[in-house]
Amino acid sequence: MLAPLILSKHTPTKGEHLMSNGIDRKKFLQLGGLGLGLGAVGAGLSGNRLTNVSSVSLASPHAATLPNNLHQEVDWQQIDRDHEAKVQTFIENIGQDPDFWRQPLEFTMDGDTKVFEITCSEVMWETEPGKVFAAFAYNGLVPGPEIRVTEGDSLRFIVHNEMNQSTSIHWHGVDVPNSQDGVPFVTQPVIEPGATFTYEFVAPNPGSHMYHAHHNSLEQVVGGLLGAFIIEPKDKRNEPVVDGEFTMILNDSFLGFTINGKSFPYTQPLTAKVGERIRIRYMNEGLMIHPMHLHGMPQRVIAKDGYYLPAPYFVDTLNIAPGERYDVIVEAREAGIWAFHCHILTHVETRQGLFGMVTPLIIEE
Ligand SMILES: [Cu+2]
Repeated sequence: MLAPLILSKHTPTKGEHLMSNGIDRKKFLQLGGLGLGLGAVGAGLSGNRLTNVSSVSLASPHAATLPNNLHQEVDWQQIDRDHEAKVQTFIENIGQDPDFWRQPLEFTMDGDTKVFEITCSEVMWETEPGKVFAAFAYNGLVPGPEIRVTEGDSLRFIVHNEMNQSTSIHWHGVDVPNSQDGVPFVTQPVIEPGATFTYEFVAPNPGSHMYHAHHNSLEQVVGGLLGAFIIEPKDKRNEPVVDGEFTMILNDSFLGFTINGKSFPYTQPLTAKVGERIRIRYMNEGLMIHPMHLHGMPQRVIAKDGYYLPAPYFVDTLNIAPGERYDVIVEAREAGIWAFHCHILTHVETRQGLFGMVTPLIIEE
């Protein structure tokens, strides 16, 4: 018998995101029937050791390495303990990261124009216990805050550069006028350190888009200057009706394998009740393809790069390449804790346990 979970409000409309922090550890354990002891793990896994990333190989710097011989003698009990410890840390951290599901960036009004302030800065970003990286951030977050507007809105973005290198912002997938496209030395000057630059356009094609740096991009985008830019259609009659909505931004390389800037066990679960429908917006800002696999129920792919598909299709694993966005609908069929992960296993697991692009979908009765 599953204990009911306390879920936070599901109000996906009007740009509001639901939070996953309504589920506490006890309920998680009851639902999963895991019966794990808590509290013994934290000390060993926490601590902010700095990781030197001054020169990482781009081949796969944070990927798990494969053993030479599968039959080599191992301490199997240690392997089990390490795996269990990672799960325990995940459970302890549920609800501890209110920013994991990003809130829409607030704005002020200047007449009919929505005015957003975006500050680019250098931060130390923790992706998982003990892993802190030099990163770039929009408004202190990696990824930056979600920008959520409605088709036809007049928009102004005032960008402050507090980094030690120049930058620019490109509105990826957004059909802006050429002058606002954010490509330095082509459509605009760079935004030098200490400088401010203003973008202005009317929100065009609706859909799941992104915003990211477009200068020294290999370092700046993958290093943290990325975020979701969601334009809701003016006419919502054809929008799928859902009970919850989650944006999952995938990134890799400099900061390891992350979902919304965090690696398991610092990711947060998606949540739903049996019978509910949730919408997931995938966005890949990394350098690698990530096939995202959900256990237990299919994902119905409804949109690619913000454009609704003429014929939606079902998958259990969805390949998401760099720069791509996919919108999927999942019907929460059966209660339980359903694993949800990239299926390139060097992105998700080592002998020391799960890491990287892993989180569950928790479905309650
Ligand atoms: Cu992957």
